[in-house]
Amino acid sequence: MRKQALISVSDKTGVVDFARALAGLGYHILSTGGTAKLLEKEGVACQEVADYTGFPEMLDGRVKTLNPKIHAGILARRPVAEHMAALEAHAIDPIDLVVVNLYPFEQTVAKPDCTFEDAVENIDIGGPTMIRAAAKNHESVAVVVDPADYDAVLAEIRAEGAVTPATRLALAKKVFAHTARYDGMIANYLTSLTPEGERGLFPETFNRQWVKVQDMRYGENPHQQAAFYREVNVAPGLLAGYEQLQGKELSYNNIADSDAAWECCRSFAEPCCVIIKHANPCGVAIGADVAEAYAKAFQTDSKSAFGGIIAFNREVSGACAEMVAKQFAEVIIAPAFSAEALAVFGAKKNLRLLTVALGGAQNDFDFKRVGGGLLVQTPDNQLCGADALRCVTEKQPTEGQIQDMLFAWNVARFVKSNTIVYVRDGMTLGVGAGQMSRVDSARIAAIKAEEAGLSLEGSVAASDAFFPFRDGLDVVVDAGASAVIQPGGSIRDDEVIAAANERGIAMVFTGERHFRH
Ligand code: 93A
Repeated sequence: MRKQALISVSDKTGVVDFARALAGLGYHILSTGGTAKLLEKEGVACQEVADYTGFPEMLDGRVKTLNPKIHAGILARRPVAEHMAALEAHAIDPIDLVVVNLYPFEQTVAKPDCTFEDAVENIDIGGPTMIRAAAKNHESVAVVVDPADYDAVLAEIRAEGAVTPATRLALAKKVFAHTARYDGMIANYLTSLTPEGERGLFPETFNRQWVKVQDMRYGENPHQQAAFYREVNVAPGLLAGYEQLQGKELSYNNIADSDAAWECCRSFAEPCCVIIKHANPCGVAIGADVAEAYAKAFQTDSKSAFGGIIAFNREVSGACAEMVAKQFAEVIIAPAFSAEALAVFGAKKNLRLLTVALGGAQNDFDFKRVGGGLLVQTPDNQLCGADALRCVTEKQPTEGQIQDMLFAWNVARFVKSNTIVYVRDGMTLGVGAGQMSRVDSARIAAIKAEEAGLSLEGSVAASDAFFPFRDGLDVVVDAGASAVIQPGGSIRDDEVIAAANERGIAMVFTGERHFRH
């Protein structure tokens, strides 16, 4: 009996060559309207499905292949005599190879101007029906949904005379993963519509694939189990592409803190060092080189830096490594380490060294698990520049204060709220993190600076959100700050601005807030 292939594809990449090769191997080709037209134009002999079934394509193409002559031809079990007899009784030829890719639903809804009608018309019905049928009957039928598989399938037919059982099973697995994802996209699109039928946010959010990188010894605490997954098909951030050069296996907290350190560090253009403890920076500085940046960052809070995670955005030199090696650190991350630096760190066998390439995209979404659900948002990757600052006080900031305020403002994005950061000369002097009261964060940051022996005289202070009253501002001015950067937007801005004028400091509003939880 002649072999038969059904070819019906939206993505026509490579299909002409594939079909021509199949025809050359003796396959009779059945094809739907658009695909048949292309094959004929390219001189590949095929028969239209409509001609074969005796039914025209109808309802604007909604019904093309939905016909028992097609589906019985796919679903008949070849080893079962009754199935073959039934086909013969109804003049149906078995179909051995199904080559289908689906209407491009994902690409269609990804277009910003996609209408509801466009989306609905791109829900493929006949295609999934055929490939699911073929995958179910993979014992007898091979099914190809990915043009990338054409060459391998051809090679196998040439070598073996047919697609082997192992490949048919592998292709069938691919089908159900494909249709599951396809239907998932449709469900997400529809459920993300507003009650008025308008496009909602993030229909793509859950079409994500993850592969397990490793099981971990434990999670945030030893009684918690944990594993680490990497997202497939994205290249953002630390986790898509780090290489561990030495040291113990990364723990759950190591990965979380390394990510925080790297995201903060790579956001600075100048040579930068970030030291993280429990997800918060306890020292951030820029300098002429990494060694200077480290020395400054370490000075901020050398007590907390013990056991910290340290990130650099430039190659770590031998001189820098000598300094870092004096402290106990869990992980050190950098785009590269010099040979001298590697020799220095090599003596510390447990110390984890990671290299990560600079650049790369940022995560497209942040997720936060809440009881019975998931919060999804775009990441906080907005950062205002000098142009956006609005001075609201009689006193104007100096150029140096502006540079320090912008540095402090960027650091504040990476500190848990409520955040107050004191900065001078491109280094943090005190970081107040994670307090329920902004006044307490301001006080704690000042206490820490004092304990570190750092004067706050002439420093700038950044506040991640507005001061609701003047008390927080008074604390930072009492501590020594002479300029303040904050979003503004409180109903008591007037009270806070009056306080700043009364105390003789400069204050700028950014118009953007940076809560982090
Ligand atoms: O509208 S459908 O759901 N109804 C069908 O019966 C049907 N059969 C195949 N879409 C159908 N297809 C799809 O048409 C295939 O999955 C493929 O994506 C596309 C190929 O159409 P053409 O060959 O006309 O370009």
